[in-house]
Amino acid sequence: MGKIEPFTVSNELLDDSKKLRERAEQDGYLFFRGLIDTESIINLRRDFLEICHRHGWAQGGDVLMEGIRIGGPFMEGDAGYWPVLDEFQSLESFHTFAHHPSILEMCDKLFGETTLVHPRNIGRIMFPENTKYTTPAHQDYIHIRGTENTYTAWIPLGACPQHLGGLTVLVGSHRFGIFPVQPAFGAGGLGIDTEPLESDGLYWASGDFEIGDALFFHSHTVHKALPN
Ligand SMILES: O=C(O)CCC(=O)C(=O)O
Repeated sequence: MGKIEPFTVSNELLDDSKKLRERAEQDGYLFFRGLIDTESIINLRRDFLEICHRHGWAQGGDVLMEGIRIGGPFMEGDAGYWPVLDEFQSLESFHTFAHHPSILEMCDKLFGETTLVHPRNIGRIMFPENTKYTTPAHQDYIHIRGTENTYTAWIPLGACPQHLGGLTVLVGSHRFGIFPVQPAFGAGGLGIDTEPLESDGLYWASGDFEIGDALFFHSHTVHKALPN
């Protein structure tokens, strides 16, 4: 993987539907700084970390909000993983968060109509020192189907500098249809060989996510996680 370029920040387009759409059509993604208010992120972070603490995965008390793991790495397939994920996925605050007014306002402008909030919200739990299982390069359309004009929002519940394994997108990769997949380690279990696309000049973009930053990308945009 070559050098990762910084995300283009699109905050200045938030009041202009046409320009938002043009940038999304050109790059396949939109990245915003501080789109979500800090309190909303902190509240959901607390809900998630309390679950992790209750299951013995994270320290509690004064350092709960720092998200310091105990043991692990734990991941999908391990005994004890599903009860934690089930609790994440059952949190009302988690699903309510997907309807955050700042998310909906941006999406309504992007789509030029009232957004349908897809119920497929995923609380990704990624332990450090487990890089073999870093989410591989893939397109979400393979997993979601339905309309191609679906966007994923990837929002870390706290600051996520690149070395903690943020998300990276292959800029412009949404313009080439659906790529063949092969079995791969990591979330989703299917990966794309991006070598030929990179040889053709496509490049990866990412950045240091700060609290409240949000990344949106088209269902055909190739993306993957960075090693934590
Ligand atoms: O956060 C991650 O590891 C990647 C998530 C992702 O790409 C996905 O669920 O489609």
